[in-house]
Amino acid sequence: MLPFTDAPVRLRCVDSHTEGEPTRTLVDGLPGLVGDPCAVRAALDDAWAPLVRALMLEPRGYAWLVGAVVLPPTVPGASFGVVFFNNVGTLGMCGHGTIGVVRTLSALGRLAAGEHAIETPVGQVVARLHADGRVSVRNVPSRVALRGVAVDVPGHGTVHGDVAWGGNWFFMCHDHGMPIAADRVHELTDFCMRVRAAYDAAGLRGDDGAPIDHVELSIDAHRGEGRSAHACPASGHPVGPGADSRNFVLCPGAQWDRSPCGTSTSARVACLVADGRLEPGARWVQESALGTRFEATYELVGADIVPTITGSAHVTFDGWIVVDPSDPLAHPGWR
Ligand code: PYC
Repeated sequence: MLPFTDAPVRLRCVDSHTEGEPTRTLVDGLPGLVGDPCAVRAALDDAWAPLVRALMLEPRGYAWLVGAVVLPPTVPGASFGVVFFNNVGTLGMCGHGTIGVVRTLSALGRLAAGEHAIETPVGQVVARLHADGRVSVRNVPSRVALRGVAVDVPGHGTVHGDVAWGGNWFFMCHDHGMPIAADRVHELTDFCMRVRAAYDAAGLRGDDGAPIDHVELSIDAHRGEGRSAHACPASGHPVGPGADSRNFVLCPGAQWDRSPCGTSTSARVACLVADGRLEPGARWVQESALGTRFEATYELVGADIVPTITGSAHVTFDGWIVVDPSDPLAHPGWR
């Protein structure tokens, strides 16, 4: 049960976009929503789920919005904790969201330039707020669990993909044959949903039986001839000048990521390392279907692949979301 009375509740939120993908940050938290990010994630999946629905869904939100609740730190050295959620529930990590939260807290004067350790439900990440406003996120270690898995997609045929972790689970598919462009997103969404339904039906899972709830389609630029010859050699589909790859990422709630997706780019880095295609410290430029970009690098810490993703965010809204319990469209469970 939410600890609210019959009075309207005002939720202090700041919205931002990171390379086109929105983040709504609940900047002041709420009494009762306390604990480390794992405990708060569990609460948001259960008793506090009406808060997630109120912030994310119509009429106060929209389907492709990602939310974040900022929490006091619970371990020495951390600046704050964060839990992310979307239209269908909580997320393990969120790269674009971390960049958005850091930019938001900086705009509010609550975070200085420099490095900040941030607690998330899947481990600690480190964000660096640069003097020019860009943000780098040193993510959790990323890895490939399964390589080249064949999936039979009804009406399309067989595609192959790697199952990889970048803070969320991804099916990373290259031989899809689809053009990745902003005017094809309905077709791409439909295709990714069919890919996901096919591998779910086949019982494909991440470690410990975790659902693989994100799908990434990518096309890579022709490498080795400088960064100006930009088309996927197999399909001829374009990748923007200076980018190494273009992607389309479908998130768990059947919404596509307008940014190149930080956790997907991290998972992609792990795949590139497994393929012997990216050296530690080398730069990988990942662009989205919109053409916005993240830069990725990685370091090896022992055997761990630790990606760092850099991008920019901008504040778009600063105010209060109001939920009045007498509103018939206050969400089920709110009252
Ligand atoms: O940037 O990691 C990300 C992300 C996950 C879901 C939406 N964006």
